[in-house]
Amino acid sequence: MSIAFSPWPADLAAHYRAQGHWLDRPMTDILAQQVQARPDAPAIICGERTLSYAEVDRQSDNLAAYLHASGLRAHDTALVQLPNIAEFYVTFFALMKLGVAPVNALFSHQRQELLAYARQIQPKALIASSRHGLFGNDNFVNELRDVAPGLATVVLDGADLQQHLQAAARDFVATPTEGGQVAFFQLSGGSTGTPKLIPRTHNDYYYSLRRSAELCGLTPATRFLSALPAGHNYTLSSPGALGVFIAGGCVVMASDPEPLNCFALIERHGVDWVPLVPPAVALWLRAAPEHRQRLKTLAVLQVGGANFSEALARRVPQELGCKLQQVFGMAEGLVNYTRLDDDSDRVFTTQGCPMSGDDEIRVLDEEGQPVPQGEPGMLATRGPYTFRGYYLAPEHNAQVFDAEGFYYSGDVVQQDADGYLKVVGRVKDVINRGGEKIAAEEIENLLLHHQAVTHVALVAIPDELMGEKSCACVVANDASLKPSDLRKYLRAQGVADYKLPDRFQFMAELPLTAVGKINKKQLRETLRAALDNASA
Ligand code: J2J
Repeated sequence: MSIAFSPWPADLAAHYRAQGHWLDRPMTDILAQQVQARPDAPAIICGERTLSYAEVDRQSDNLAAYLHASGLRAHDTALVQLPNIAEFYVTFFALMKLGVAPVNALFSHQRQELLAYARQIQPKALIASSRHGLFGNDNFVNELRDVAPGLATVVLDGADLQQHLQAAARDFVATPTEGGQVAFFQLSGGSTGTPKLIPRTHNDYYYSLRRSAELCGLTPATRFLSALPAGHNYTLSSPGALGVFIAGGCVVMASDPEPLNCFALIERHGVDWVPLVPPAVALWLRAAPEHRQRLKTLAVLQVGGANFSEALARRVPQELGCKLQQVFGMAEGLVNYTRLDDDSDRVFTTQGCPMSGDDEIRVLDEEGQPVPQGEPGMLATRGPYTFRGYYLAPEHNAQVFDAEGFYYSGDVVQQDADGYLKVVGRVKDVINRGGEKIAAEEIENLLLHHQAVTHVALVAIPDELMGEKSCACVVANDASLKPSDLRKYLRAQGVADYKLPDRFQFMAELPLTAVGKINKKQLRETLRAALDNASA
């Protein structure tokens, strides 16, 4: 049975096909085309290894053949958690060839996140890394099997995965799913208690990749640095590594955006294109003056994922010697780019405009009415690569989609006469910690399970480097409760480190709104005043 997703209505689907956006082809075509056009060209550089397109094709065939022999079939799902290594992409293509839809968990994800994903997709296979703390022994795999009893195949990177990548596959025949079906699941930045999954079809994702690669002007000469988590929608698709593969270019792997290691990779491999989040740009700007000569090949630095200040934006071309491109995207779909030939003020002061002529944008007030042009309002969007519903989440979907299928991203934006957007605020209960999203409710729910916690609210506090950090405001029923107790408690539950509150503030009570909900706006103001006083 094919994987459930909320389809686009027939008239829009017909339009997207007529426009040539949807090709009804699987994403395995990306690799097949390069194997035809330039089999020996480098596709991925990872440490001392260079994999050609033919090699990526061969290894992904081998892995797919092994997984097929283990019983995996089209329309099954898999849970994948790999660090930034070549095998991430090889595994992705292997699963596409089988028609198996993965969730690519971030390497920072821990027990809670992986269990939540497994519960939702019921994976038949797990492909993970023994370098991750959870997979040093079998305990956690058994826990995963408790929530996903069909999980039969486990492949751990280390010797195991390598062996399957190298063992020659005989007579392997790919069985990708059809273009209109779910290719994989993207991760939502969330706003709810459980991390939500976004079914992405071949048709919609492949279009977003082709359009991004075209808009960004990628070519076979492109050398792209993958330094943010490889599975994140930005690093994968805007234009991302997959966009680079479409153009026949080469992806250079970095384990993380730490500047000195990245500068060395840029110099060594002639990297010209790098996506970063704002805090990483700040670190690069700090480190760059002594290393300018190593950055000579850098042509474009993309910045996205969180608010980027105009002041920092203006420094990028001067101090890094490259163009800046701002990207405002979301794993749910819509991606906005400043164009490479936009005048510099526009690049410094906006987050770009939609990549597709068929992206529909509405900027709305609280009654759902369009605001006057240039005024702030809630962003609602639909289009040829914007999803129509979270996976198996009808109640939440009813809240974030309107009757016409517009998705409310929770961002507050201003749109100018040319359609360019500025992100000026947010209505969703998410903390954006330098591009890493934390759904407040997820952490609040975990903390509420602690016996000494009566009430809790997680709110953003301003931070110079990260933009925002998180503060847990806690009403405790035990005066001896310490921040370290709660931090230890959350660690023991197993959540990604970036979700651990940066601060804990104990309070006698939390302010409430007129209807009795926790008044986070007031909490943020109180905290900000307290922090200002403390630093004054
Ligand atoms: C302010 N906020 C931004 C920006 C995203 C490309 C780039 C980023 C993402 C991403 C992505 C922002 N300025 N330039 O998927 O393909 C905030 C918004 C948005 C949320 C989405 C891509 N760029 N944001 O960050 O799914 O609040 O995707 O709704 O992780 O990040 O987060 P995510």
